[in-house]
Amino acid sequence: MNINLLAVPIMYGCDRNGAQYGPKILREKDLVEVIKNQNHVVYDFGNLFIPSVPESEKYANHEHIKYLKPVAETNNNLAHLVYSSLCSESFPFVVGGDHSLGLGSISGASKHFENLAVIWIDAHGDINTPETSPTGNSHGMPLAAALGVGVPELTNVYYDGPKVKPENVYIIGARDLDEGEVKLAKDLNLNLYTMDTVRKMGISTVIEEVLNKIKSSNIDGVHLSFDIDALDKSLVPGTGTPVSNGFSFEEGKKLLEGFLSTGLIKSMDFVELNPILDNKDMTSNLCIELINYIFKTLR
Ligand code: NNH
Ligand code: MN
Ligand code: MN
Ligand code: MN
Repeated sequence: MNINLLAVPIMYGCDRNGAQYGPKILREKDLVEVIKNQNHVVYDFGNLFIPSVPESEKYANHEHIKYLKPVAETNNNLAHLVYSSLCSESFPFVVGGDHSLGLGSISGASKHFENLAVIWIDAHGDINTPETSPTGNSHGMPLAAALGVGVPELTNVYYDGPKVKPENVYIIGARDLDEGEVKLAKDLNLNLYTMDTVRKMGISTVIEEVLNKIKSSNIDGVHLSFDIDALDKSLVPGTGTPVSNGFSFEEGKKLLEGFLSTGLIKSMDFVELNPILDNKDMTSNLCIELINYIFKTLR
């Protein structure tokens, strides 16, 4: 397959120094070779330009959302790269950076496909709005914005209005949802598979049910957004907001393979690695192993 490697060294969405170095450490650990060795052709587009904004201007664009302008601009640029990749029959692999970039990926993919579905694998829901966010960090908001909920600067990224319909959103592995997120998921009737639900159903049943729903809803493309904090806290010291009771490495691989081997996934995010927080490269090494597996199973 043709893979467009789109690296997005952004940390404005998590406001935590280090998240911008995800692409750098993964490249040092042979990211490109790892993908090529799984028989893909890789086009490395380099790092997306991220505007520099001093900390003193954190709230310059909005009183509750940090760095709103550079986040919106970066997502607009990313959206067009994802769209262009899909138009040229390439698979966009978006490497973060923090999860605020999920908005740009979805925006680009939704322009290409008639009816897009999104699978969001994450310990969090990322469906906060400025009103419900406990932090003001926009990496907790991209999925809400893609659904058309939130400030216009985010909901109108790339083109005006919602990018994905609520019935086409699948959140898997959530175990740290804020109050407002629980309410929005309910109000919009999102397909929410919390960690509790996954434990009750079993991973294979969850995969099967999600795939059946997708196959019966006229979907022509699926975007898979993978936040490494979906994995258990003990496995990923190198991420900003680790949460216990997460997926094991084997479970993570099983989930990814379950979706990636179907031929339905047309684009993907891989986000929230923070090398500065890491413990002896444990997280970055695990990321490389996962990425190797992702491209081994991608069809
Ligand atoms: N829900 C919290 C917030 O909105 C944490 C979000 N952190 C994430 N999301 N890593 O995946 O600030
Ligand atoms: Mn196409
Ligand atoms: Mn996330
Ligand atoms: Mn998360």
